[in-house]
Amino acid sequence: FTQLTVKLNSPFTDQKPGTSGLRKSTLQFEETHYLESFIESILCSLPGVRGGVLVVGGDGRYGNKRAIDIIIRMAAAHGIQKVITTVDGILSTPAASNLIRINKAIGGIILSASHNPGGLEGDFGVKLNGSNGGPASESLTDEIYNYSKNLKEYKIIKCQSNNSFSLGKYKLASMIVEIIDGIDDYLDLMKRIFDFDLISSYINNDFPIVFDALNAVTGPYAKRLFVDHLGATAETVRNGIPLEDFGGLHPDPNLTYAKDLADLLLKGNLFSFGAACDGDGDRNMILGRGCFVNPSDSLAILAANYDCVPGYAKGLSGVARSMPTSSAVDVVAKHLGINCFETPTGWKFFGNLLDANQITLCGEESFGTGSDHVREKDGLWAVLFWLQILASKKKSVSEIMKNHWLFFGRHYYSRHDYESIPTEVANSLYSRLSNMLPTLIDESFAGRTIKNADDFSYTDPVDSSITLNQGLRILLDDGSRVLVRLSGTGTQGATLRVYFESFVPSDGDITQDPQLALDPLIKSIDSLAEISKRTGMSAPTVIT
Ligand code: VG1
Ligand code: CO
Repeated sequence: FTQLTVKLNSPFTDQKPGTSGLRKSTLQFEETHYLESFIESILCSLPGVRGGVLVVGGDGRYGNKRAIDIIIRMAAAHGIQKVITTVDGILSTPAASNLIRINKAIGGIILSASHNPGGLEGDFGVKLNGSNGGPASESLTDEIYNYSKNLKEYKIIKCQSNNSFSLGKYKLASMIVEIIDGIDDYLDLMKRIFDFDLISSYINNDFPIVFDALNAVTGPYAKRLFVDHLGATAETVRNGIPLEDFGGLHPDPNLTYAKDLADLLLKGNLFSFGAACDGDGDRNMILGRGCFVNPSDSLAILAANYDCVPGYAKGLSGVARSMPTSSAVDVVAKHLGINCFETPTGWKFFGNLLDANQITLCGEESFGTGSDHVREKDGLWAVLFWLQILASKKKSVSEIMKNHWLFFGRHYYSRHDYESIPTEVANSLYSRLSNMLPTLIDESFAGRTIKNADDFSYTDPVDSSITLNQGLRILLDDGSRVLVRLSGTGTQGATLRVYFESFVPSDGDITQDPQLALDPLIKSIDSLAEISKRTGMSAPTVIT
């Protein structure tokens, strides 16, 4: 094998990772030297590369195998001792996190643009995880970005490219490439947390379930889990084969992009439970017959019912949620007498709390829930958690939700996304609102008074690092909140996210439609921030 040093005419200056890795159009990643440049910056910044073990895999989208091949050849040129990858390169984000941990790897590279569409017209992405199995910290991704801006060359082994990954082991220069089944270890972990016998007998006795993999990474996992291990029928898993373009689907499990599944549960009566995951398997959407579980409520319900799950029988050390996630879990934490932390958006901010054993469960409003079993959010784990609660309580999803609100009160909650707004429009709307914040305190808003208005900043309780500018908050005197953020995962123009939350105690009206309950907040922020006026959009693209 010859090792090549490829010289660049000029470095790429746009390789700044966002909320979750570097995400660009597929075509951008196809540009000569683009992917290689980012991988070089990673391999020159990540600690322990020489002699270390690296986990590599992805969600199966277009470009997945080509990227794995390039990473393997670059890893060998950088003195990595072993790359662990998987059959067909298929590896979900939570399963990758687990592999990093059990193999004591220095980290992992996950090829995914998560919930963004795939294929030649879609997006591609590269996520880096560290040795704890979690997304790289801001300081490391900043270092990688700075490195990429001055990159002059990259190192790669010259050999035939390889696009077929089947079980086995081979050597490339002095590096070992081990191709394993990416599913077994993950399912073993699930078996250690949940009671598979109980879940199996429940779902096979008049409690039919359906799972939509949206033609993305969870298909093979879900088939082995639900069909082979839990004995459900083969039809339980829909869209179960990972496709390079996800069959044209947008693998974002919400009511808009997973509409077929939502219709099955909300309009039909064939199933008692439905769930879907996103492109890389870290998000989950939970549906019951005739009902949708808001992700913020889902986190609260998992926390309140932790004792149904054998893996958490010893109790929760604490919980955490991202800032825009509703406070439903805070109320549960208070009841349980444990701490609840509020972090910025993005799973990387939970890593330190999990490592320090300060929290056991955590989640985000964006359909992400997880625990200390790995260092990523975990879609199928959340589905199993729900099934375990349902099987233990022998109740329907809607009964579980209603009982929860009757005990804890209800946090009406919604997120409105305005996608593909011209960047200048989004930036000027955002900075105008940001500049207005100090003048808003004590003003009236939606029939209430603004108690505080600021840009969220976070001091990590473990390492005291400070993260500024994490989203605009308007906090009202009755505890209601309206939040505004710009997405850090989109690739087309800008996406504006507006979050609404309002609490009704258990003796209040807990049966309203959230959009109606939140309507005064929705109208007030539209007039204050001039959202429809400035974007020209009369309604959000996605409502959760
Ligand atoms: C979105 C979500 C955030 C999530 C992130 C990555 O980020 O809001 O909660 O952690 O995606 O999820 P943003 O910056 O677009 O709001 V995933 O499934 O893409 O790893
Ligand atoms: Co994802």
